[in-house]
Amino acid sequence: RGAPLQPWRRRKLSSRNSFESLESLSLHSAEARVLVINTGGTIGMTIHDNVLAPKANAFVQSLRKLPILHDETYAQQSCLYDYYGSENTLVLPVSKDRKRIVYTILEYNPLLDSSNMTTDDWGRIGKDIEKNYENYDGFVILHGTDTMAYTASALSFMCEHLGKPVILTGAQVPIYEMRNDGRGNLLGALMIAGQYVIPEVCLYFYNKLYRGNRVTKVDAGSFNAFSSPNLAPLATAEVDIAINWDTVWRANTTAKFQVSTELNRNVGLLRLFPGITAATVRAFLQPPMEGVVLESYGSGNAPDNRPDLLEELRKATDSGVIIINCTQCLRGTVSTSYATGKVLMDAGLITGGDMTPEAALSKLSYVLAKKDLDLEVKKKMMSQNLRGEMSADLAGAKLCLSDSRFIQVIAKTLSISCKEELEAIRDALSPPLACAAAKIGDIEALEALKEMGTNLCLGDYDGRTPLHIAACEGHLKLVQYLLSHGATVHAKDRYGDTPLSNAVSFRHKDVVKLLRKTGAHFSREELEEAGTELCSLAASGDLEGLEIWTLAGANLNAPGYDGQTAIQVVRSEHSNEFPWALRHPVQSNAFKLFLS
Ligand code: ASN
Repeated sequence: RGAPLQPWRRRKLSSRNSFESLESLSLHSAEARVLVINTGGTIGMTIHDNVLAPKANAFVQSLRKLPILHDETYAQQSCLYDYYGSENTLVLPVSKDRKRIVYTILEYNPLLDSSNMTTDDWGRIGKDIEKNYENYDGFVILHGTDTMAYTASALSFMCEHLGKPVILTGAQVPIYEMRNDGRGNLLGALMIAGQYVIPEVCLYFYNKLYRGNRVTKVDAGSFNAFSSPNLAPLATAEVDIAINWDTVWRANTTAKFQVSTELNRNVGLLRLFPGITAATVRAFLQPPMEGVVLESYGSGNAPDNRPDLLEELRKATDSGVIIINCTQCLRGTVSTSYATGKVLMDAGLITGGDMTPEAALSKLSYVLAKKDLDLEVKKKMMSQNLRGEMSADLAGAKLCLSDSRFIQVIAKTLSISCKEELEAIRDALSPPLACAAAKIGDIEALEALKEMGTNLCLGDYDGRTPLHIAACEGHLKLVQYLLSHGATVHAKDRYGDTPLSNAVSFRHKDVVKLLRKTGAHFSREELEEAGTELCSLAASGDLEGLEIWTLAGANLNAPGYDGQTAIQVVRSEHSNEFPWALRHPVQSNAFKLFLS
């Protein structure tokens, strides 16, 4: 096999690969890895018989010829193709902050115009993300624009406890044409997926990153095809890529990532229009229909002078059909300010708040497929905000910066008063303060920081997050607290270390267990290097060390630099008495037990 991927790791391993000259390696500090799942769409279409249709097995070859999307020189120097054993892996040119994004393209067969997509295709994408989750830092899904908002919404629900970015993108004009939007969209999506831990299913189009379950296609003939009417973009890619971290959905779980591919197909969208007949509504609501999104007028209104219509809705909800009230308007929310809105509540409908019909429909499909839940629980889930798809009613609950005495005092000392400057101070001060609180295990201080609007997953000047620090110190409760308040287990500091590798170095078993439960894992390189570390632990009879590395996911059968495994190291020593056993007789027995 060729040289390991990361040049900086390759340097460490240079004694193994002595044929490799250090000079030939670039000095870039890190590489990120992104999986691109190509499902089809205009981005890879060509014209046949005067109409656009997907073209198979052509996409990777054409990207290879585009210098903005592939650096062939670097690929050759770093043995990229040998390492991955396939020509489907490409690498972006080096970024401004000297990072490389290596991406592998998985092309579906057949490639689809997204008008042909079904729930089965959503399931396939979900399974592929799940299968490859630990091997990549982020995922880009190439998809047609016509139903992209539906797929993005559905994936946002199907991906439970997501900790890495999943970004859908595509194009209005094929990447093969001279003027097209595909190249920019793909490049932007790759750069964001490879560089930022945004734990959401997103959609990237025309320089903006949106939450996937908030978008809708609004223009068939513009590069600016999508809108997220009720939520500001998560990021904008202008001169710089600016992430709106305050809007990014925060992980709030200690559960591991999984994909729920069960979806219920007995759902539908029904749009009200003046004069709609009761017979139409009755026919639509017949079994096997189990969930319907009613697209009502304005702020969730329907005629209150049509008992025949309301009667049909009432009968359906009484018989267990879940009906969600969403507005036909592009922007705004369902409320109960009108008599014409109240009648729908009285008919048993559930308010959909400011959800898009696409989000409401796919949420129904996801929730109704949960076989172990009863109807009341499903209804409750439909009215709750599960993945940031609807705005919480924050009336009266919003905290503002001026609540914070601490920041006020600093602002006064510095003679600062305007909101923007206050926010700038908060943002500059809070990461090191949060890390300091994590160091001493002070949950109250973290709570206070959170209340003043601090994002507890931001890193300090070295990219070290409070979770890294808490993992080093072994503050289990604090680790638990941070994971429940937005911290990500996938954060890497400037040395490439994660909270998991820190917890292993400092030997905090419980923390390692909790991080693993939450989905933390060693990278491919770390797993490869673990063999050498395990051998040296084995040689010195360090049972505790071996145990903690194993808990963290390392494999005792992984070979070290000379091809021997930790187990072989033990066995190649004296069969009964290992040299260190004289020094640690008790550990010797425990060690034998552990290895058996
Ligand atoms: N019909 C195409 C699709 O959705 C439209 C596009 O991708 N721009 O696959």
